[in-house]
Amino acid sequence: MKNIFKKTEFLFGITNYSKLPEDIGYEVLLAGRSNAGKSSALNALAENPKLARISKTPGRTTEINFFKVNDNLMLLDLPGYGFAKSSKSKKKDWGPLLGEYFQKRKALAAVIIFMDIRHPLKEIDLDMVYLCRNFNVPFLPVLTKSDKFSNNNIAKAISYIKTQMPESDPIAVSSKDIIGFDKLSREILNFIK
Ligand SMILES: Nc1nc2c(ncn2[C@@H]2O[C@H](COP(=O)(O)OP(=O)(O)O)[C@@H](O)[C@H]2O)c(=O)[nH]1
Ligand SMILES: [Mg+2]
Repeated sequence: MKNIFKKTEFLFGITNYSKLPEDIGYEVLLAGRSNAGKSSALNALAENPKLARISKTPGRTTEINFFKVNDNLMLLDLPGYGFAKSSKSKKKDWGPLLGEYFQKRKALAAVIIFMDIRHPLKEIDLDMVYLCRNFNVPFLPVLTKSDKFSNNNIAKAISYIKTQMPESDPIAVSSKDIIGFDKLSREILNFIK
């Protein structure tokens, strides 16, 4: 099947809500702790190793990067997500940009939460789930680096996530072995139809 993500291109990063482009079409937010394997997954999805820089250098916490898939779909990367302020309290400081984004953005269709299969459901991931539930935004947990686990343990990890988030349908991917991206692609397209 044709990969609709193949022409994905980086557009720009913004740090301020007023800089957001027109609120049209669909936007899918890519979230995940730093080092979760998000950039690698985006590159694998697009079959373009140069698309997102794979690096350990975190971006600014307040930035949203726009990747255009086509005229109707953008993928939005939060490069500094792992460094957002987080506390035990329910009120999370995501910075003004992300808070306002969740509150106002009609184009926001879904959030993909990338988590290293060996370290899922860290506090910042749970914060994101809370934000999604709060604003009624569907989310998809994606367990990355599945090559680190046996098939049996992958299945266990998926069912563990499912017990914690019964409304979700978690999937596992490996950017190293290029596994799971057909499914990820289908899931993203399901969010926008
Ligand atoms: N074994 C394995 N390593 C991966 C995989 N995806 C990413 N990594 C490694 O994990 C580190 C962080 O990856 P990156 O994509 O930059 O993560 P990001 O910070 O979430 O964007 C890098 O060293 C990658 O090579 C994977 O599927 N399998
Ligand atoms: Mg990255």
